[in-house]
Amino acid sequence: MKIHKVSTTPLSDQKPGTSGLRKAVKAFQQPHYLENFIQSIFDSVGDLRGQTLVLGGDGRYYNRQAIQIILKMAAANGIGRIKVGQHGILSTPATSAIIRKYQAIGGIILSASHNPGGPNGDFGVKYNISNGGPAPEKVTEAIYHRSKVIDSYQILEAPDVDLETLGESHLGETVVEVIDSVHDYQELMESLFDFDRIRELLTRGNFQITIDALHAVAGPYAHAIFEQRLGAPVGTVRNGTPLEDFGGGHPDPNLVYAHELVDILYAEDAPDFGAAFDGDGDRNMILGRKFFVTPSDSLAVLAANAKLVPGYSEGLAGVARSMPTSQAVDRVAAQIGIESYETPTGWKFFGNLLDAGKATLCGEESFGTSSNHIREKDGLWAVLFWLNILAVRQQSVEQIVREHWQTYGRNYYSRHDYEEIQTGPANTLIERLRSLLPTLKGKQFGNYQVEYSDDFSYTDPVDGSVSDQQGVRIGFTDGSRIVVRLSGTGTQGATLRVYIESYEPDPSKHDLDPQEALASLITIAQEIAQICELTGREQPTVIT
Ligand code: VG1
Ligand code: CO
Repeated sequence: MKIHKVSTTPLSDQKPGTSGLRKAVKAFQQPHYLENFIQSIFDSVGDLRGQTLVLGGDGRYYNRQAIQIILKMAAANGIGRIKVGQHGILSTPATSAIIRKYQAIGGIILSASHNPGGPNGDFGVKYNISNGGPAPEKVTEAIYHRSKVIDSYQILEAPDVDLETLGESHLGETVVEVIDSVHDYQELMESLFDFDRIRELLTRGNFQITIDALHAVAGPYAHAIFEQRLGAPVGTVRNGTPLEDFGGGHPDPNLVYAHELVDILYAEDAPDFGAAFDGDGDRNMILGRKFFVTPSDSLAVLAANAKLVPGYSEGLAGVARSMPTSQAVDRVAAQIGIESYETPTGWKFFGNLLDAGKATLCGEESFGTSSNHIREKDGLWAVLFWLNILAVRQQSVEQIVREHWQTYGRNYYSRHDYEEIQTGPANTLIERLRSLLPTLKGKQFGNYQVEYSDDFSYTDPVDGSVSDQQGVRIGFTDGSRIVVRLSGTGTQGATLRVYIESYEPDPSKHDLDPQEALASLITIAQEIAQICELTGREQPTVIT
């Protein structure tokens, strides 16, 4: 078979964001667009000859075409073996697990995660390194620099690979292995959790669960694990077949976009437990009967109960959370006597802490939780962790969370997103806030006095690398916080995220609606940041 060296022109817009390169499908369909970025990855990660690469995606529109292109480019670049998910399907956590298990040099995940799909939706490419985690900033920077000068790429002239049939075939010198998308991942889950006990919980007849895969990649994993392996009735998993356009929905597991599941869990005959995942299966939302668990609380509850779960029975080395995530887990860490690390937004910042054995559990407020079993966040893992705790404690989700608040106090928390605002005003708003920072300390806003204000800068405790300007923080003397940053995953205009948190130790005040409990802080945030004046928006688009 013939290897073509194709001339191309470099592009200026291939800078990876919080989690890979995300663009409209139409951008990726431009001639050479995908090829330029893939070749930039191959050129940046060192010698690929004879190495193993893992490849798969969340099944969204353009997944299959992109996989065929990448297979032929990987073969032309001398990769020894490519493990590709059957039908082109691999969730982000499964990819991370497979890279680690087979000591691959890395993996390519085709996904724009929680962004909508379809011909008019988004597509994305993430590169993960040999530890199974997202490429750290020095690697994404190298890829970006390469994309700005690249003048050719290599591709094999060959027929498309059959992605439906399991097994090995050859693409030039390269072995292509079509693998079961679920098998390795399921095996890892069985090594961490008490499947017998969870199976007993799910089959004894008085504990019902509903899982919503939102027509995205977690469907096949959820069918195999909850229904086939753990005995939950068929029908437990809703929307479990990945669709190219996610059924027209927005595959983001939160109260707004997973409203069908929310309606089920808040109905009169609601099941005991509900969960949803995002496009690529790394996010999770946990619901009890008529009860929503905030992701920040979920992380804290998992940390506090980790010893009940076989894979974590020895205890935790430490925990880590992204800066905007609520401080609930810090209180658990303090009680256990372990470190709680605070990192910038994005899973790539947890990799070093996990590799160095400094942290066991990690989490983000954006519905992401995971541990050192892989180097990505893991939606299904979080659900199994919860089910394992529920099977041991024999209490409801609500009881467990309420007891948690009684012990540690409650961190009221909410995130307000202003989506698709204009880039100019969004940047102005952040610039203005930054310039205000030195003047805020000591100022009084209603009942709140500013204790500190800064633009978060992170020094990685393992390799010493510094990441600046990771979000404006305004902290008050009673422990409340307001955090403001711009999203790094959107593809249209800018998205402003405002995170608001307060701490309530008094159990008699644990029953408020967070929007009510946080009302004055929300107003203070809107005033300090002049959100309405600068963006024209009176209300956020999404509140979680
Ligand atoms: C968002 C979340 C962040 C998460 C990232 C990727 O980033 O806030 O916590 O790590 O998405 O998640 P941003 O920059 O838009 O705030 V996913 O599920 O896309 O891999
Ligand atoms: Co995701």
